[in-house]
Amino acid sequence: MSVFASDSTQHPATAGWQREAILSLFALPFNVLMARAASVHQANFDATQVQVSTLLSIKTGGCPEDCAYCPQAARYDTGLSAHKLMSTEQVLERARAAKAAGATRFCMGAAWRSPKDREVAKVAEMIAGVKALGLETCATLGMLKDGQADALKAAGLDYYNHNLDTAPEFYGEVIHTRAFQDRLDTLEQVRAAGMKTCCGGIVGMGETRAQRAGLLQVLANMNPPPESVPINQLVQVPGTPLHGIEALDPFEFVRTVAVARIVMPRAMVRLSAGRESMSDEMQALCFLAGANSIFYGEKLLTTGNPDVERDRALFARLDLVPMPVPQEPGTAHLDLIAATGPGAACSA
Ligand code: SAM
Ligand code: DTB
Ligand code: SF4
Repeated sequence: MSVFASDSTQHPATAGWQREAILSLFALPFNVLMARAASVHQANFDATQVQVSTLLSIKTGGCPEDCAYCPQAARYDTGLSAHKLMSTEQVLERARAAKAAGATRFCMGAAWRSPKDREVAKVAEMIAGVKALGLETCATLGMLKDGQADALKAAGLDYYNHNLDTAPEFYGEVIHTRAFQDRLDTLEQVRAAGMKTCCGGIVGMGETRAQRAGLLQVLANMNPPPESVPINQLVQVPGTPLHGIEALDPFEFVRTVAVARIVMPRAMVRLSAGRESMSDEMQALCFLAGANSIFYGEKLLTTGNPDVERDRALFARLDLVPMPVPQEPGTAHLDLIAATGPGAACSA
């Protein structure tokens, strides 16, 4: 019997994805899962295109939260030096450089539990400036209170990144200072303000396969699902509670990407943290599994990322090109497409 014919792995018409169905996808023979994910990818996207975003930590460290994976939590001694919020001009300088290097989206991250209104006003100024450069904008600032998502949207924010991080039933083993429901509430505010959501999680934190399936289940059953789904591989940072735990089998990571692609066919699936330690071959498997977005530039927020030359060479080796910014009437984007492809191998 063909595994393709198995009812349990097909998209459910009405009831949403059940955990068992997602686990059945994880359990498919590796080659069959890859073929299925690649076909879903090709049916929904040009599989030669990869969206390219650059991250910047606009406010670093000193965070009051206790996320067990995070080098920016003040309570863990990770040797990180904290920095206050950057000035708008400093941020714009980095955004110009990211654009010149070929990025089409600029994502600003802050180590806040939840920003104050005056901090949101400062970030709004940065967003307006980045948008004026012709870049797509993304921010990740923690939990949002009433009115803050609207202020960010009004400044020109396209995406708000807020991750669920893991399955509801494993969440309490990783974070104690805010609840899973708090995250859903912030995502609701983001949607209500008319922004796109960037929402995913981390794998390799000691969760079970069923819990990886549980994270994808919650994401896929959102209405609508997030437009962008970052799949982070835990970056183990000395001093954080999760440092030293057993690393996840790389093929299990690839399976997670493939299942994310199948259960969220229209989402941009981002191969996020962890790329620095992945071989080119491993990344190629992730792209084949349906990943079509990366962070580009030698730093994530505080940890390393492949340098630009390595990514350009990778794109050239795999015949990948940067995804053009979607057409929006009245936005200046043609200069970016001219600078970065299609047809160019992650050129700058
Ligand atoms: N402070 C804000 C918040 O947590 O919502 C925004 C910044 S926070 C650093 C953004 C995301 O980075 C986290 O939700 C987590 O998914 C990811 N992240 C942080 N540390 C990581 C690590 N060591 N490995 C992989 N992903 C990590
Ligand atoms: C996401 O899901 N991954 C990015 C972005 N959203 C903000 C952050 C990864 C952070 C990795 C650890 C660090 O560099 O501090
Ligand atoms: Fe703070 Fe965000 Fe890090 Fe959690 S993930 S400790 S909220 S910066």
